[in-house]
Amino acid sequence: MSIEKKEIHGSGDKWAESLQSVFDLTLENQGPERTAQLLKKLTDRLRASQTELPRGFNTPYVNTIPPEQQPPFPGDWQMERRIKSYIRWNAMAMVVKANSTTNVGGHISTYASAATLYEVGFNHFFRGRTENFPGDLVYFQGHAAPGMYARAFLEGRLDERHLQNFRQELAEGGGLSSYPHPYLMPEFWQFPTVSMGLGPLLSIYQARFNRYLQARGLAKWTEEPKVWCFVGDGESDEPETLGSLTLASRENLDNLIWVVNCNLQRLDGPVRGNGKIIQELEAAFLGAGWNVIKLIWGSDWDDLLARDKSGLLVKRMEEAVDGDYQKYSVEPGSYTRRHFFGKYPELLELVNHLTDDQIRKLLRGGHDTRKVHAAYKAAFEHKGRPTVILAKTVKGYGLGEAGEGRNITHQQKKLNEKELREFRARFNIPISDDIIAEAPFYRPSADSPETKYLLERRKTLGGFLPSRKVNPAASKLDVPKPDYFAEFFKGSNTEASTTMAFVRLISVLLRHKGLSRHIVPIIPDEARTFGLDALFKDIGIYSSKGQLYEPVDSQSLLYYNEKKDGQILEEGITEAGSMSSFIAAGTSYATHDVPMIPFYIYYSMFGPQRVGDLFWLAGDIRAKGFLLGATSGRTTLNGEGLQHQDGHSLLHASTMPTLLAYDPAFAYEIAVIIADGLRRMYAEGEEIFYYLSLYNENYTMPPMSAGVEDGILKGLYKFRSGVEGKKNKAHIFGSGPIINSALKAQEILAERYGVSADVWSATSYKLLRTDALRCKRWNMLHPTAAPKKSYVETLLAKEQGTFVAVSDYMRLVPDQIAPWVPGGLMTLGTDGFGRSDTRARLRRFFEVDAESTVIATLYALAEKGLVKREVVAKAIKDLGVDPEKVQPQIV
Ligand SMILES: Cc1ncc(C[n+]2csc(CCOP(=O)(O)OP(=O)(O)O)c2C)c(N)n1
Ligand SMILES: [Mg+2]
Repeated sequence: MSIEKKEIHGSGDKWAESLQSVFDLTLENQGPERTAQLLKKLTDRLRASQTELPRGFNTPYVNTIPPEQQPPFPGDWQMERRIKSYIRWNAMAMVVKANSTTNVGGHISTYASAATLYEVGFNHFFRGRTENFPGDLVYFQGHAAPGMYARAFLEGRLDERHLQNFRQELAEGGGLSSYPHPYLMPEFWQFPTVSMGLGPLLSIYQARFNRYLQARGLAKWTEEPKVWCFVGDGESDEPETLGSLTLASRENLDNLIWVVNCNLQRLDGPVRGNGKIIQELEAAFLGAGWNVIKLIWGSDWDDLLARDKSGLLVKRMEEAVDGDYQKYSVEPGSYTRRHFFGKYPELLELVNHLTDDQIRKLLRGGHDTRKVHAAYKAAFEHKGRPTVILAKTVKGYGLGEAGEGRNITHQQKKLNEKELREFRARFNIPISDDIIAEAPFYRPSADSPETKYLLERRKTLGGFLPSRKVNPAASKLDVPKPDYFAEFFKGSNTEASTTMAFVRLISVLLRHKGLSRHIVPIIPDEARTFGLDALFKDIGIYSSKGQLYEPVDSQSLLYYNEKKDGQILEEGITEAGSMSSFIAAGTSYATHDVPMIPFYIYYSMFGPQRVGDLFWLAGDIRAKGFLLGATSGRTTLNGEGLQHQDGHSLLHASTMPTLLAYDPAFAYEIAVIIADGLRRMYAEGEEIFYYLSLYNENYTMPPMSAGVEDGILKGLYKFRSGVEGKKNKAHIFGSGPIINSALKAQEILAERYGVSADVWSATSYKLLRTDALRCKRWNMLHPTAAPKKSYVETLLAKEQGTFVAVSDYMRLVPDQIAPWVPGGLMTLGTDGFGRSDTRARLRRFFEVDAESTVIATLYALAEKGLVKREVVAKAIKDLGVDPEKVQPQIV
């Protein structure tokens, strides 16, 4: 390769001249690599003398791949341009049509800017799923969805009716979801991406999970799939987008390719009007250790750059800010000539041979098929590091007056007839004048060269994308029968917490032949908190590098054991990353035909409160597995105080449509729930996931009574009946360790107040409520039929007396079932901010201790006229509860 000589000095600077000649000589005789090494040594010397030097995380504002290194384009680019034009048209028409009769919205300009980026991928790189290959895993930018639908239409996978019903999913015959949602289109979309930042984050953990599967001998491919992620430049502002970049380079994820569509705009306006997003991102990615390919200028610029010997063109390119570049994309060529090139007379001269129209049409890199191909090829072949392609495009490309490069373009949903005609002309769409106003869809016939070409490309690459396929046979596991968990049903004399019970349970599961290999324990730096460090030695911590050092605790039994085929994903302090691993593992049944069972255990406060959108996404993507919110309960986790004490995760969990949320009190309940979860998810194939609250309070775990399994799974069962022969009857629902408040209250009520209270274990208010709502709705819509009765109504129908619930969660958690409890439900819970103190004091403070439960029960009886109010007043006094104490709930 020859490197052009460019002067670095002004005339008359002797020192600079001599340096230059030494440099030129070295370059000529020793070559660029050796020159670079020598220069590095010299700059290191300079640095050692405390001189502040630029760190060099930016390269000039030009393409990383010079024209002479561009490989020949292997396709028929004119053919591909025609195909792309039809897709552009249909993507636009879908949105325009939908909004001519409805207000359902949609986006035109995102795909318009990214069409070439996608089409080069579809025609040359994205590999479909075949027998021995899971397919490349592609995260499409959510707002570009119309383009993916439009392509699927040309491929014959979708028909006109589907396109017509874009964003009208409830229309007759169904419609297309607004964005990529596997929940809504389970055979089409693989990865939800529309919540900005989550797609990029997931893609990193997905690429790493692929390596994990491979290292553990579970991957079924002969050739490794690539993970492609398309990212918006505005999306890069989300902390989730850039937050895990170093994981990808640390893990040498050269199976990961990101394409950042730098159209310089987000929703309201420019991403970095006063700067340059490509340069900013280049520095961030280079700093994080990625391979960075800048794709800024289209081929038309090659000649200009080659002819510019002064370096002024690159200088001008660097001077102009993104706000300027946006302006050049909307103004005529004369404007760019005057304002961009016109700044320096030499540059004006450089474009003298170009007409204004030619200047206007100088392409940006991301719209140039050959350049995009060159960048993808380089990324595809790069070894050792993940690659990011920073591609410069124009938002709303091709929309002309209707929105190309304009600040309103993101929201543009309608085109008038004139604008439609212009679009048609610009992209040569064969649609006649008399129907153009309706923006009809256009699909070339099945035997047209375009359709044949398009289908041939996909066939060669292994099939269509996006596509989600679940192979029912391969996605099932040999799950243990409930009796496998017999030891948990017996109870224990020694005290244990539900967290300890779970740790025991996972170690038992790890001994199960059919299941063991499929278990993925995931922890965000809390293994010791939960006692999971016991697993370190046995199954090892996954590390792609093995263990390059001798761990400080190598002599101990539970030493920190990193292994190349380790099973534990110890993610470090990242709940977002851990959830991403949960999602990658929990969808492995669909992405890889390899069912994996993630058990993700974490501080419950840093679950949905911290990364709730990833919980939501786990539902959308149909992830399976178990989430274990440990150190739960606002009073059970006592010393930690306001930030750690969780009294509301179960409420968050109640908002997730496919999440079964449980709040178990005893070891056997956990075993019953997990055994059934394994059956439903991994034997029956249900695409649901589980949440269990786990606590760190120790108490003896009772044996399981006969016949309670159904109640445990449905959400409520009678745990211990009250003594017979008392005047009054009550029922106390308790969950988690707070059931002990209920049990103690049961004794006090019987001994001192003549009340027989039955204690019930409420394992899931969410499930009880969903079932009750289902029945109520059915009854409402079938008013003359025999009414159905929900589980909770049936269960409580014959019970006498009053009902009280006590929880270590907010009152809203038990309140969920209040409408279906005979005579209403009195609830006690932990509303308000936590405090650090002892459990006993906290439980009194939040009024969920045994004494407060007694008072609430007596009060509920008094409200029904069954107990005198004076009895309640006396109990308050006798039990030492201060009636004027502060109310924990604030507003
Ligand atoms: C978490 C989140 N916040 C806000 C939005 C709303 N939103 C959708 S698109 C968009 C602008 C996207 O800009 P960019 O990432 O540059 O993508 P482009 O459309 O320009 O390709 C915004 C703010 C969202 N989808 N997700
Ligand atoms: Mg953008």
